Amino acid sequence: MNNHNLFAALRAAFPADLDEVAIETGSGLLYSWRDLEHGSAMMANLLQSLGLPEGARIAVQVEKSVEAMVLYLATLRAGFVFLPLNTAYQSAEIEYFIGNAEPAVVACSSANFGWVSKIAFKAGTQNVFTLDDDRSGSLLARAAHCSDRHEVAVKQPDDMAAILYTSGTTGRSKGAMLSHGNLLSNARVLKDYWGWRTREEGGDVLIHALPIFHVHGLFVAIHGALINGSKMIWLSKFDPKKVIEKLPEATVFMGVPTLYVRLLAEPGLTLDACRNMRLFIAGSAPLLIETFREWQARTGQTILERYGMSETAMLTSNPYQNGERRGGTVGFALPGVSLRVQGDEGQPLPVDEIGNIQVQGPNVFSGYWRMPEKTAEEFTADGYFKTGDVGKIDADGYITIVGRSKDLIISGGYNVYPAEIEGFINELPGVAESAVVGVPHPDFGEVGVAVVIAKPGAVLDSAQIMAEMKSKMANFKVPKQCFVVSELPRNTMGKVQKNVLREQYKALFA
Ligand code: MCA
Ligand code: AMP
Repeated sequence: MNNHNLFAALRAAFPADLDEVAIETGSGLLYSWRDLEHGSAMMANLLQSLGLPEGARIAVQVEKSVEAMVLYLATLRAGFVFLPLNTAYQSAEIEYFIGNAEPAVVACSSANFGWVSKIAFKAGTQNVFTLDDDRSGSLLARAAHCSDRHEVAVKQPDDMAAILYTSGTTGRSKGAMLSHGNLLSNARVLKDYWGWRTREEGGDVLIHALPIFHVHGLFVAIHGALINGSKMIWLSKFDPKKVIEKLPEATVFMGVPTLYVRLLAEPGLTLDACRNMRLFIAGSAPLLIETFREWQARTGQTILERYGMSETAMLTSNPYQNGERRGGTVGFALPGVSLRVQGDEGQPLPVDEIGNIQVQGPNVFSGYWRMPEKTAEEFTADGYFKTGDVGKIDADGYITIVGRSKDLIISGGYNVYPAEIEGFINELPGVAESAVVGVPHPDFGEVGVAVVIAKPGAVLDSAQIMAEMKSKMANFKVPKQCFVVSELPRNTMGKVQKNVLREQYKALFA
């Protein structure tokens, strides 16, 4: 039988010699391909021994570690659905995700076990394991008793492999359902498009410095290396000095723009440090043209910028070869991806005209978890997904993203939805209304600023509003500044003019 399980394809690319090093960690631990094979088999056997139903969700909020990646591989291998969660999420956020996804298994750090398990058991989850970043925890202890042989579960291309929660412009987060077929098609296309080198060509070594709860670090980076049988240098946290130290041993690096900005601030980033590097890839947020140019000048290398989404994995890329990598653009639609720019009335737009970006392809998700109406709204009648990004295509076919129709702030590569933050602030005592806008920031690209008005007679303290947010929500979502004002700018319809606020606060962090 033909098995479309993504893990089967990744496993098939492991080198013949399983004793070769697959992963070297920042602290010098070595994992062989056999370790990945056996470790994922043992965890897959553990998951399968739990008697979980078909399509069971495995929710994971743990610090980055090789074992956490192995849990991802094991989930695929056993045929269940992986649900990664940002480690910054606090209890209200986790309560929503667990309540919404109803996972059969939750893995968390032992430090968080008390509150996470309480939420999980209340939501009906039967199995809560701990997994720490020092190779300890109940998950590994239990898996240690399982066989290291495991037959990969048979999956069809449309079977769900992962749910990635992405916040909504209104209301709560939506879980984007990605299938084995979505992820595998994207991994295969990128392997070719980015010219991953075979062993005969000298192979590749990837520096993995991103978190593994989003598309960039979890799919693009991990699948990219594994489907090419390439070694990874695995850094548990982004540290620019450590990355520079490891550059001479590597050939490929992937990062959000903030990582490039921080690397440029290091004197150690030189032409010589990059001498063995073949490819620097950036995405998840707009890469400033200044960063692109400064990188070229300092390292002699041209960053390849690409564009994607949780709902679609990668959509476009600048060329690896056979063409110029143009700063400020996200390149061309990837092979198999159909991308168009439409006007607000659904009309096709000519070259260079700005409109709504819509996409179709084998990488595009099937819909949002248990939200059929929301899913229907986000697709056109002819089956294109509305990205919410606004852009244009030039005469040479290069795509540029010029903005977003969705009210979204992308801060250091993380998405922050103003509606969610405003909803939180508006519930605080004495608050009449609030508006959160994104303003330029030299490190994070963009950060949120909150502008709040008090109810008549109430006195608000911006420091207290900030403290409330910090205590209840993921730290990256908290606006960097909060202003209490007497009124918000409005248009004739009474709608808050966020563009006026953005203009007013644009130099705050300049
Ligand atoms: C940390 N802080 C932030 C952010 N990260 N503030 C705004 N935006 C952020 N992204 C704040 C914290 O709230 C905290 O503030 C202070 O910085 C220190 O936190 P810490 O965690 O120590 O920060 P860090 O380790 O320096 O993290 C910065 C980072 C990280 C390395 C740039 O944010 C990061 O790894 N970003 C990558 C995100 C990513 O992988 N995105 C891919 C999404 P305080 O002290 O006041 O609390 S995938 C995607 O978008 C699509 C599909 C695609 O195309 O790839
Ligand atoms: P997420 O919801 O985390 O998947 O974020 C997806 C969004 O990130 C896209 O809809 C874009 O708005 C943005 N994005 C990703 N890559 C790029 C890029 N290279 N340039 C500009 N925006 C990007």
